[in-house]
This record gives sequence, structure tokens and C-alpha cells, in this order.
Amino acid sequence: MRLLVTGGAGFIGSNFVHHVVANTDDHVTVLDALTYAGNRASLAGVPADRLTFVHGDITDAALVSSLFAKADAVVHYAAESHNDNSLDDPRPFVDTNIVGTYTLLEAARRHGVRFHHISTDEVYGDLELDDPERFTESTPYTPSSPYSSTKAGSDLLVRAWIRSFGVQATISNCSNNYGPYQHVEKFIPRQITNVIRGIRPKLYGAGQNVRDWIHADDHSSAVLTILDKGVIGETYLIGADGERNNRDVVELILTLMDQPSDAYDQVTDRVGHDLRYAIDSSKLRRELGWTPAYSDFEQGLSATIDWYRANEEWWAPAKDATEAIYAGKGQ
Ligand code: NAD
Ligand code: TDX
Repeated sequence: MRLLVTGGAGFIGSNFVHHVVANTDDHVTVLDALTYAGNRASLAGVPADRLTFVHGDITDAALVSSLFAKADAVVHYAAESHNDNSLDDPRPFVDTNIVGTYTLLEAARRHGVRFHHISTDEVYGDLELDDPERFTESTPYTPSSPYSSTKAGSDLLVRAWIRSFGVQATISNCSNNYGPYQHVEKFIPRQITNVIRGIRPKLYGAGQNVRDWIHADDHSSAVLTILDKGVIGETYLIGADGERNNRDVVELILTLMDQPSDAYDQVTDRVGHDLRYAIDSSKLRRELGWTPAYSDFEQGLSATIDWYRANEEWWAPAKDATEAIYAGKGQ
């Protein structure tokens, strides 16, 4: 199969490309604008005959159309992905997440190409800490931030293009990913690289907020399963039963890195900070037979710490600038 992967130089997209190359015979074309979040080095090691890299923007309709003409299937990861950035400047989120997804859908319509849209559990808003319910495919959309509202908008565009134009698409909404190649602006890599640099980890507010962690490689295997066996028009939630509050995660990182577990700072909380995300992925498991491989979060986190220790040349160029932005906001 000839796969086109948008955002394949980002965190989850690059993990997906490595997963595809290791587990299939598919050829991958990556379309990526190499924003601050994209890094060509995240694709190092992929054999040249398995990968074509195209530096370009998903809002470029002519370029997108020419690439869809040569693809059997498209997996759409490209996005502005960081909630904190969306609070500072929402514009690029509207451009990439909404106009970019629209541009891809028009190409999918024209070329009749199978399309898989990658989205997030944040479209469902947040849950109370003591709510026994988790998000399911029928939970109403109530996004909180500019980021999550543009992802919700992109999901709705995909649904409309399926119903109105018969586009052959599926959607997945995944919980928080961790693993190699994640930008140091995000929670887990920020704290790991802080400890490596001798900076105290930074917890927003009291750290009671809960995220449902999944290893990026499990996200990739779920997406391949949906591409292979998913029913056109359906939405699948992806999660690995990994709920933890932020304080517990920071303390675990400190312990795994041989530091006192209270050696962190509490900093200014995120505006409108979603309290809790939790995914019920039973539809994907029951109907498509998927199961995650990383059942032990502590083991996955430990391997991730090892990766950041061994790959300082990958993350160091972005570290100082990222911390300067946070410092300017008291975070
Ligand atoms: P990321 O920010 O690490 O990577 C995004 C990639 O998209 C980068 O390589 C960037 O250069 C590229 N990109 C941005 N704008 C572009 C444009 N206009 N044209 C072409 N390329 C562009 O993001 P990520 O964390 O890997 O997230 C990937 C996808 O997964 C996103 O759609 C996100 O909403 C979704 N998602 C992320 C998580 C998570 O925990 N990170 C969880 C669920 C869903
Ligand atoms: O320094 C920090 N301290 C802190 O306490 C940072 C950067 C974050 N946090 C908190 C905020 C969140 O409760 O940690 C939690 C995780 O934060 P992020 O890594 O920014 O992720 P989140 O906002 O939960 O969104 C992530 O998961 C869903 C991805 O960035 C999204 O792209 C995805 O859709």
C-alpha cells in the first residue's frame, strides 16, 4: 500500500511511520510543514526506499491534490497540538486544524482516497474526578480550549464529508500519548528533560488533573488496525486504561530518576484547565480485536526516560526556547 501520512515529522506521526515500516511492507510519503513541532530527525533510521519526505503545508490544495493522486490511503496527523499555545495565539490552530483538514477532505473527495482522521479525547470536554463514566463514541462534543475546539471542528467536517459526499473515512479519538520524539513543551518530556538539566519539574496548580496515558506505539497499532478493519463512517476511541493525576506522574518521574519525589514546583495553572480525561475503548477492542501492548505505565515511562537520556541531541535545540516561553508566563 502507498500511505500518505500528514504530520509525519511530529511526535505521534513519526512514531506511526516507524511502526508502519517495522510491521508492514507499505511505502510511506510524509507531508509535513516542519513547524517548530516538526523534526526531520524524528524519521532518522527509516530506510530511504520506504519513505518519501515532502516539505509542504496541508492547506496547499494543489500540492495536497498531487499527493492524494498517488496514495492508496491517507492518515492525517498534522495539527497544531499544544493547548497552552492555543491560549496565546489561536490563529494557527484554525488555519491548520480546520482549513487544513478541509483541504485534505476536498482532495479525498476528488480522488476517492481512503482517509483516516486522527483526533483527540479533548473534543469531549472534561469529566469530574469522581465521575464513574468515561468518554465513549456517543459522548456529546463540549471542547474547552481553542485547540480542542478546532479539533472538534475538524472531526465534524470529516463526518459531514462522509455523509454529504461519501468520502471513505474513519475517525479515531485518542487519549494522552507518551513515548519517544515528543516535543519538550509537553508535560512528560518537559519534566524528564528538566530533571536531566537540573531544573525542578513544574506542576500546574495542585496537580489533581487526570490524564489517561497511552504509549504512542499502542496508538500506532490501533490506527493500523482501524485502517485494516475499521468500518467506513465509524469513530473509534483509543485508550489503554492509563488514568493518573499529574502530581503522581511528576512524583513517579522524580523517583525513577533517583530524585526526592517532592523536588518539584507548583506554578501558575492553565486557564480553563480540563480536569479529567478518561477513555472507554471497548468498541475498538470488541469490534476490531485491538489490545495495547504497554500495559505497565511505569515500565513505559522508564523506557521513555531512557530515550530522553540517550537522545539529548534530539531535544536540546528546543529546550531553552521552550523554557523561556514558559518562564514568561510564570509556568
Ligand atoms: P505534534 O505537534 O508533535 O506534531 C504535529 C506535526 O504536524 C508536526 O510535525 C508539524 O510540523 C506538522 N504540521 C503542523 N502544521 C502543519 C501544516 N499546516 N501542514 C503540514 N504539517 C503541519 O503533534 P502530535 O502530538 O504528534 O499530534 C499529532 C496528532 O495527534 C494531532 O492531530 C493531535 O491532535 C492528535 N492527538 C495527539 C495526542 C497527544 O497526546 N499528543 C493525543 C490525541 C490525539
Ligand atoms: O509543565 C507542565 N505542567 C503541567 O502540570 C505542562 C506542560 C503540563 N502540565 C499539565 C497540563 C495537563 O493537565 O499536564 C497535563 C498534560 O499537559 P500537556 O502535555 O500539555 O497535554 P494536554 O493538554 O493534556 O493535551 C495532550 O493530550 C491530548 C496533547 O498535547 C494534545 O495534543 C492531545 O489532544
